[in-house]
Amino acid sequence: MAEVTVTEHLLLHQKKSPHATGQFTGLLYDLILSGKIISRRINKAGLLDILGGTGEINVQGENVQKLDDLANHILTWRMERCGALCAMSSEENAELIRIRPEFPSGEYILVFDPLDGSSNIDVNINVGTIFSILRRPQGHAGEIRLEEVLQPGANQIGAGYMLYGPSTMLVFSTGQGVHGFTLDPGVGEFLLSHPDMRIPRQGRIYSVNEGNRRNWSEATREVVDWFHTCPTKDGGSYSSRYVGALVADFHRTLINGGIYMYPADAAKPQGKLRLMCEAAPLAFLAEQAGGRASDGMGRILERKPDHLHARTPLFIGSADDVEAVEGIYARFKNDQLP
Ligand code: AFP
Repeated sequence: MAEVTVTEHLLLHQKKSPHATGQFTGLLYDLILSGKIISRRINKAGLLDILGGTGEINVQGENVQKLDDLANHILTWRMERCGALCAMSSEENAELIRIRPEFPSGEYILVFDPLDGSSNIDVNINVGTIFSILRRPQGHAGEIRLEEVLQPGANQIGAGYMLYGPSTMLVFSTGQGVHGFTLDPGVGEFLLSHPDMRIPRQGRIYSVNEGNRRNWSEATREVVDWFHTCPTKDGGSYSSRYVGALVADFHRTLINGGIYMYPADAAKPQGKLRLMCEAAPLAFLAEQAGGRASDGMGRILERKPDHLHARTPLFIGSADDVEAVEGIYARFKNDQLP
């Protein structure tokens, strides 16, 4: 079988797209290289002194893991030098990272979660890097302002993730479908393994942290109960799966279908997941793969963040499953109308 590397795939698609530039391809190339370096460090995690926490608390109020810190450093160091970016935003940094004047800059903005699911690292469970690429609005010059970065997910020109699991995978979209690549460690290249990924219209799996049930609204309880009782397309029952690393739960949903849910609750009224570095890039992939992503009332991709670390409820996966959730929330909302 002829094996297609991710670089070959990018060059082929660049030729097809009138918007793609060498700068954008270079950005992706450096991002992928950073992912390979992170993957190698994670593979050795149990052997080196890089497990456990740093003792610091990040902007999200969570314990920073040493590998979080390492992945963040690998990405920010390399991407600042790639020449395609004017700014970056990382889940680990409170403020916008502007490209310093000593480095060449470009028109793109990179938003990322360097290591999603990092609370799972110590138990050797999948983690991943999620990324979102935006373009600086036209007609702006000089130092980039925060308002230029706070764009709705619909403006993304690329998004994806690297999943560090039994094998390392890269899944991304530049708006022409979703493509998956598996890292061949012998060759040191990501090879096309999952061309044109499509989410089944309805799935058989629901994924939610049911430990939060006591904090859920009546509507959210009804949503989850629907998956307890509703038959699947083939008349069976939904099964429950929850890794607790969004990137891993989403990857399963992308391949097998079903729904991943992180609703708002009394303890987290805005939801837990970050709009810009988690929900929006995965929503872009879900829609590109024929699925749907919602905050329960409407499209994730239409939500405009009011700050870098804005949070959102998230329901993502098979179109029919996400539509069912929206239908239940709409019914509750209408019931409350005077
Ligand atoms: P971290 O990257 O800080 O570990 O965040 C993980 C996460 O945001 C997301 O990946 C999971 O789906 C979610 O948290 C799990 O959270 P719960 O433990 O609240 O279910």
